[in-house]
Amino acid sequence: MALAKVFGLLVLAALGCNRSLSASADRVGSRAVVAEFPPLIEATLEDLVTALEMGLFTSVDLVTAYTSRIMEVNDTLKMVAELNPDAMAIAAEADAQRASGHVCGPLHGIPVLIKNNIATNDSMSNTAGSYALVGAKVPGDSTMAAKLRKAGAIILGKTNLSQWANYRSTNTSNGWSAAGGQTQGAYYPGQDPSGSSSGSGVSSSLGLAFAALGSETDGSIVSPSNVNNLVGIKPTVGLTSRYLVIPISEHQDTVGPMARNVKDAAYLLSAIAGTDANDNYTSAMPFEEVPDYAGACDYFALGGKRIGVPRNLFDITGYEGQYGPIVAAFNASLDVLRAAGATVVDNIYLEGYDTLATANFENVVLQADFVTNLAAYLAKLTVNPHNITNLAELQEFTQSFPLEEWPSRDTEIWQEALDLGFGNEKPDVWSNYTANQYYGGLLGITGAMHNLSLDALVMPTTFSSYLPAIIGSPIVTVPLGAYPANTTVIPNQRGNLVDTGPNVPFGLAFLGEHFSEEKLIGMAYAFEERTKVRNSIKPYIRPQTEMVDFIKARK
Ligand SMILES: *[C@@H]1O[C@H](CO)[C@@H](O)[C@H](O)[C@H]1NC(C)=O
Ligand SMILES: *[C@@H]1O[C@H](CO)[C@@H](O)[C@H](O)[C@H]1NC(C)=O
Ligand SMILES: *[C@@H]1O[C@H](CO)[C@@H](O)[C@H](O)[C@H]1NC(C)=O
Ligand SMILES: *[C@@H]1O[C@H](CO)[C@@H](O)[C@H](O)[C@H]1NC(C)=O
Ligand SMILES: *[C@@H]1O[C@H](CO)[C@@H](O)[C@H](O)[C@H]1NC(C)=O
Ligand SMILES: *[C@@H]1O[C@H](CO)[C@@H](O)[C@H](O)[C@H]1NC(C)=O
Ligand SMILES: *[C@@H]1O[C@H](CO)[C@@H](O)[C@H](O)[C@H]1NC(C)=O
Ligand SMILES: *[C@@H]1O[C@H](CO)[C@@H](O)[C@H](O)[C@H]1NC(C)=O
Ligand SMILES: *[C@@H]1O[C@H](CO)[C@@H](O)[C@H](O)[C@H]1NC(C)=O
Ligand SMILES: CC(=O)N[C@H]1CO[C@H](CO)[C@@H](O)[C@@H]1O
Repeated sequence: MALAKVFGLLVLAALGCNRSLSASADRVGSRAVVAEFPPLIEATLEDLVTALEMGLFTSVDLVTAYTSRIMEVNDTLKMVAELNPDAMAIAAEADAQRASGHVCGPLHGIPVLIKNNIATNDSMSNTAGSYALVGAKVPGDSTMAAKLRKAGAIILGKTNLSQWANYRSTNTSNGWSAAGGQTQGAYYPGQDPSGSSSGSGVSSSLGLAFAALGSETDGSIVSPSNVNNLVGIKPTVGLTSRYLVIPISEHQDTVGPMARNVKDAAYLLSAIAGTDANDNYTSAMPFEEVPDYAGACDYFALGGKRIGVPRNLFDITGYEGQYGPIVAAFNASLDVLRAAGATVVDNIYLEGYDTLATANFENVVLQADFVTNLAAYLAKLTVNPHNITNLAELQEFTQSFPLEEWPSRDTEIWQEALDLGFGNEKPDVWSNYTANQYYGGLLGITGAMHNLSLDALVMPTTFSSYLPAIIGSPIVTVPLGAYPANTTVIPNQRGNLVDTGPNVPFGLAFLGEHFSEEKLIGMAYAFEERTKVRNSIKPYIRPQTEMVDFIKARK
């Protein structure tokens, strides 16, 4: 091929496509793609788009390659529950459109995996990993799936997850679902993939698709991003629609990208964000147009920023062995922030956490929301194979269906929700929710940020999810490091996976005010560009199919 020296600055047509996407499309392709296309575990969106534009390979080739990579490792890692049988046809259509100059934007013809709680109105199932929903049908695409399609993306398949987004059992394991098996991480044999967006984390990290979508109620995007060496964006509740996403809690659920670098995650976020009449939490969005998040990726974004460190949220006294390497790496990261021009305001104290550490407010909100929101989701199904309409019936089904592994995997969380005795129409839910806002917001994240004129807080991702979960604020996590080779292996609670062990990755979390994703993405990018930790941490298992195989085949 005579393409080795082509530097693609692309002009993408934007016929009939989302404006916010076309607005950022002209920056795609700023990096040279030489004939030796990078390995898919490293390839960025800009690499993929440049190669597609140059005709180095097609979207059909990409679907073929990613599918083959998935099948190489799924027997071991069980990260993809189901492939989309329509993916090849959609790819062929995307290729034909590209050939005739119709390109929807940066995600045109780009394969993406989505968590198996985000519904698609096609032949794929949407089960949250439960046999209760195998065979169920939804009335249409979820807004997330519809936005991906509108952006030209190819939904390649559904990723395995902690069943019911980890809202069922106190004696289960991350990444396990009855219908999808036990997902494992790729950085140590038998690694706990964390959850609940476990399969999305493992898939995105190994380059089994361009990137993946996960969902978070409390940690389910940032935790698997943390241990799978990824960038994860947990958007503000209300930035991305939850319509036809299997819920836990309308107050806390949010859908976001899990990608191998900040800019890729930013492109994906711009494609999925936006108001939706079917999810009125999105009306809280303070802007008319979705920001150009990829455009926020600025090497100098940390200059002049004030960044707080809430050390009382990660006091590791008594756990130095388990968390020492994380906090040491975190401490060192503060010097990177300073060298990039930020002022670090260390050791700030979020006094609300003293109350929250032992409070039950979050449980009340989640329990009551789940009772109400689950029933509302089930009522929307157009095919409901077991006629399950509420949580009590779901529990009955689960306890009587042997493959659901009850009673070993109990249903304690559901029992507690049922014992609470009400759904989220009860005023108690509002008072618990406002208590969360008070202690986690005014006496927590947002209060401290105002008091001290901060642009962000940073902390080890491992400890980051709780306060943002209860107040609905965003987090961006970036790879920071991995446990050293001499790390003592610590199993997970159930004893079937490795929780802490050699080479298990961890990240740095940027926290901010509601709808401050643009600012957080900028800072996270500036940190990532200065550290570039991700590619130095190598998985122990890795698929071999690469795009060079397809380029050679074509010659
Ligand atoms: C991956 O493995 C799981 C567990 O065995 C299985 O349910 C799933 O169908 C597999 N995925 C694919 C794409 O074959
Ligand atoms: C969902 O898919 C079915 C079957 O293809 C189709 O008849 C229906 O119109 C679709 N619904 C929406 C809202 O697109
Ligand atoms: C938001 O939507 C829900 C469900 O669709 C509805 O019950 C509720 O009244 C709506 N709230 C507002 C403020 O519009
Ligand atoms: C990290 O820094 C804090 C504050 O300077 C210090 O108290 C702590 O001992 C350090 N921890 C590690 C593991 O380096
Ligand atoms: C569900 O309800 C439908 C309609 O009432 C009925 O035909 C079907 O047999 C029921 N299925 C189960 C599994 O109970
Ligand atoms: C919890 O899971 C473990 C591991 O499978 C099992 O040995 C134990 O019996 C389970 N606990 C209960 C209460 O079922
Ligand atoms: C939270 O809900 C519980 C359960 O109904 C109730 O007893 C408690 O008073 C509520 N707490 C607050 C702070 O409103
Ligand atoms: C912010 O300042 C107010 C008033 O001085 C104080 O009550 C509150 O505790 C501070 N919040 C945080 C999180 O520092
Ligand atoms: C691992 O090696 C480092 C550096 O030699 C040492 O400081 C640390 O204590 C060792 N950790 C364990 C668990 O042996
Ligand atoms: C619950 C779930 O998603 N099950 C799916 C697992 O994968 C098989 C094969 O792809 C599907 O048929 C199931 O529906």
